[in-house]
Amino acid sequence: MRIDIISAVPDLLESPFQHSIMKRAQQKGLFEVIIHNLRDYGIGRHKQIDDYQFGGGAGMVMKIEPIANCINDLKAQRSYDEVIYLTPDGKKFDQPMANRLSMLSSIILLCGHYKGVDERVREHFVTLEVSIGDFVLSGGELAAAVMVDAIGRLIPGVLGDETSALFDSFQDNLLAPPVYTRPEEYNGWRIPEILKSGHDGKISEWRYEESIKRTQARRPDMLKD
Ligand code: 6GU
Repeated sequence: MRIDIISAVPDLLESPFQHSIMKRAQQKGLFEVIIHNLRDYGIGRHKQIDDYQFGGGAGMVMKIEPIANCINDLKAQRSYDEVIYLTPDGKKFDQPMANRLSMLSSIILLCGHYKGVDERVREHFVTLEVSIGDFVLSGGELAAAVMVDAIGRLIPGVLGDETSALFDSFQDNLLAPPVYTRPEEYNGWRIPEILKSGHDGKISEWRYEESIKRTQARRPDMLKD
């Protein structure tokens, strides 16, 4: 899978994909994240990418031409399954959306800034608008990093243990059960005995029950359907 990110602040995206799981996935050639500096497509001597809004009002708006030029450049090289605009008024990102996007071969993530992009970009280039939650970030970059991480780890082969994503919280509409590692006892606090029983069936059952209890206590909304 290939993800192209278009950003006015590419420095913000320097680090998130260069560590741990995301780094290994790229080294293994399982996915590729390419960051494009919108400023390289800026207009005129000052490489302008934003401008005052028509009708007046505070806050700058991202211009259509630099974004159009960048997207058209990319589209001339390959086809894209989605052009995604990251914006607080987009569709809420969740695990089912991450699952769907992880099965695509090429997507563009366009990060918004300031007051957002000229509406004509949304009408004519963007195929999907996504928000990562009901709060406002100062730009789409951190949201893009969140999406790329959530999507990237679902690509087969990215996680060491192929099955581990299957047991994530949300993957089966339940929160994940508690986990423990050594020591068995710390400060008098013991791990649940069942986990040492060696009885796989009983352990699975215990984990499932813990998942239900935890979901009921913390996210009853998830059990409604
Ligand atoms: Cl995708 N962008 C911005 N700027 N703020 C957000 C967001 C995205 N999702 C939640 N808040």
